Amino acid sequence: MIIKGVKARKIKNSRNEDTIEISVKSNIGKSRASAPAGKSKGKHEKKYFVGSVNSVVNKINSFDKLEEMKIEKYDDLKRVEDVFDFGSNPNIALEYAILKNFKKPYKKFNFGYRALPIPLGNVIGGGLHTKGKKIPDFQEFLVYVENCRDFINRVKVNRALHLYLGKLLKSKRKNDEGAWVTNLSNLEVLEVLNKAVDQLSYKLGYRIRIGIDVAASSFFKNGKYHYKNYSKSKREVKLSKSEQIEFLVHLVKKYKIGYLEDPLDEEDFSGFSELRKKVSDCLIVGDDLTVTSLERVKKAKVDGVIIKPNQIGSLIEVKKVVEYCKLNRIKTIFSHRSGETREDFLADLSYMFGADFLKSGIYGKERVVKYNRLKKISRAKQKVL
Ligand code: 2PG
Ligand code: MG
Repeated sequence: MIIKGVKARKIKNSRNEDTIEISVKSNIGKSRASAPAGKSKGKHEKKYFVGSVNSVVNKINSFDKLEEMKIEKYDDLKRVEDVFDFGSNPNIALEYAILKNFKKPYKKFNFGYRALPIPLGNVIGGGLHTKGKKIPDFQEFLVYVENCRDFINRVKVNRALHLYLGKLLKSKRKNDEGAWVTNLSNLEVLEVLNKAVDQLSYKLGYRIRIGIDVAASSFFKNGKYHYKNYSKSKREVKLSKSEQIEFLVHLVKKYKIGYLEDPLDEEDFSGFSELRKKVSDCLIVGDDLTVTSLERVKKAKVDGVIIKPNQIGSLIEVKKVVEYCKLNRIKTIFSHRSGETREDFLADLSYMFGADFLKSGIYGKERVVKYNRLKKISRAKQKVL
């Protein structure tokens, strides 16, 4: 395809923050894409916008260096990146829009993968994503189904669990990512969640696993983890690094936790590897630690890394990170952001790159569009076979 024109406009994300949508016109068609925003951002993430959103929109609307550029292969995006850099959000919105200009981009740019990722969904929320005085410190209590091959069934089970928990918690409020809001402590949430998971696993015949995004950097201050809602009897607790590790090892064993994201501070590479040696059958995953940066992923000793394209602002870098992970048997978890748009291209990317997981919320249009897109991809795939 040959780029004929690029236009930008300011839109709102699910948290009502300004973000960008970019449209691409080419000799073969038109397409558009937008970019999300995080709230519990990693310190080492790239800047979303170079200047204000308005100024970036204006600059892109009079930018002509992309005109007549030819894109045929994924790696041609390198040419785009050589001339276009207005921050990670415009960069990825543009690159998504370029790939979306092709029919079935998930097929055209596929790197040889045919399996769909495991949907990983947030059922109860806390931390920076949740408003309220007494909320869990852990940012996300997640679920996924282990022993099921069908993507659509996995999504259904996650949704059933989300609904069931809503009833158990008698919660009416949902947080930024559509997860239930509760004033229960971390340990109380895990008790309720564990019960629900056991009951539903038994009823539906699946092995549902619990995951946690601790987002530990958000409550790490002066060398200690400052809990405000630790347990029912002890609300405020300060844990040292080794105490935090022991606490998490205990939780992994007690609740058979299968997935632990950002369990320690984002600078604590050694803490991640120490914890990893002490648990079994639980993935230790980096997000704020690794920020989709090849350099940091290489330094980390983890079982999995979160892939958020707007942490790094380059799909060429995303490819490098995924390739490194595949070679080193590190799982990839393609992930939404807490302030999302109705962009569904993350689903295509997760399929193209053979991601192990797709992390998106369970409730809310911005979250569900990503699963729906994968459903569509899965149906199209079945037709071909
Ligand atoms: C995370 C994400 C998404 P945010 O920490 O994994 O859930 O949060 O987008 O706020 O960084
Ligand atoms: Mg995270």
